[in-house]
Amino acid sequence: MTRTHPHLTQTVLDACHTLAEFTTTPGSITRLFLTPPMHDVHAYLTDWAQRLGMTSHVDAAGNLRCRWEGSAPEAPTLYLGSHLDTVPNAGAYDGILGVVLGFALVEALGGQRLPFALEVLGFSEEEGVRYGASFFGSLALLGTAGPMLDLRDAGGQTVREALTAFGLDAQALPSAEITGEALGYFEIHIEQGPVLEAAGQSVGIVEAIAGQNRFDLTFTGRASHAGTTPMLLRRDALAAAARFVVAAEDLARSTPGLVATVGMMDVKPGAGNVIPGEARCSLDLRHARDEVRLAALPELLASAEGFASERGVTLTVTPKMEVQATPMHPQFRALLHQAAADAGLPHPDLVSGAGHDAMVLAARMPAAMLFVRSPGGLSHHPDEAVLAEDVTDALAVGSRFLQLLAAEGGRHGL
Ligand code: HGY
Ligand code: MN
Ligand code: MN
Repeated sequence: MTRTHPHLTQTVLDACHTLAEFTTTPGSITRLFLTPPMHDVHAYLTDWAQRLGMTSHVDAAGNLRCRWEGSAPEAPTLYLGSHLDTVPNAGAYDGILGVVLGFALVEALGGQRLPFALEVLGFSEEEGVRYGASFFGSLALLGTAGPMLDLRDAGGQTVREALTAFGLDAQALPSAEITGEALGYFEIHIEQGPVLEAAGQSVGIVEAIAGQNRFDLTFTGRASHAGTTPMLLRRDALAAAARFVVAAEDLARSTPGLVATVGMMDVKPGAGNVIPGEARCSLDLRHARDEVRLAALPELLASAEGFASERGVTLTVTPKMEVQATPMHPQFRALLHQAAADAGLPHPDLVSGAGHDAMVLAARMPAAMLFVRSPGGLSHHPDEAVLAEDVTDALAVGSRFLQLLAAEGGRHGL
């Protein structure tokens, strides 16, 4: 039977609250890729790993990697975990809850060795906030993060330079790639949406993760005097960008399942009495079915071009990332359903609108995700929450999932 410890739920919540203190913005939670608070997170979790008898190291991509070996040296590895980085002014559970639950699942084994090793991963970069592109940490495990090394952040620092400043060796990045047999990847994450709460259920099983595109758009017009420049002689970059923001919302509202977001807008020169000469904005476009997203994209970019050209404004569109919609592994999903049923819990399927490291690792190994209810459906916000009883349920399902995998000898015919 599942060997869980009743205290583990409180251990998980206490760990999330302690880790929330590691931030670059005291009083709120902001922990971007390779920023100093990551050292504190690594130290805190390494201490827990060592108390559990795990080995621990930080790889060349800044990922924390902690292993609980299997019953045999040549055993395959089941990867657990999630990301350690956050968005600005974040909640205390997005990403970090999955990493903490990884350690809690090892603790729940009470020293039991499974027919596979467990490696708990704390990914260094998933949100894509600092460099505009996501998944540097998980892509490094596949050996494909190299092209991101020369991306520059708002301060002009490249990923390569940031790795060096963090005390890592960018040249050693290939050493972060996983070696040996991977049994799969299992990530527990808050839902970040309203579905489980609306259904009155604590956990859900992810069937697929929506595909997404992210772009930077730069509208370049001409700054000039707000008082003396007639409307028809203006080249107002922000007016063009503003039309684009509304067009993106209109298209998404009229296309079932499509979400379009302009989350960032930077206007220059940024004075009330100057017509904006430049407006730089982001675009985040997602749908569970790639064909819908890819049909919407050219329409949206063409409208942006139209709003620009009718104002004598030029438009530069810079793709930042694209990930395809990713189904989770059917056998792992079936085992998760069985684990939830064995734990006496309802186990609805749901699609993830949020991106996750699981969609990257799914390219290399079977991947599965368990969602935990988000009270208020809120995330990427300081009021992001979890219920203690839902953490208890997630631990019960995760523990049972490991035992069911172990009962199959950790091969699972994958
Ligand atoms: O933006 C997302 O989909 C996730 O929070 N990384
Ligand atoms: Mn996340
Ligand atoms: Mn997030």
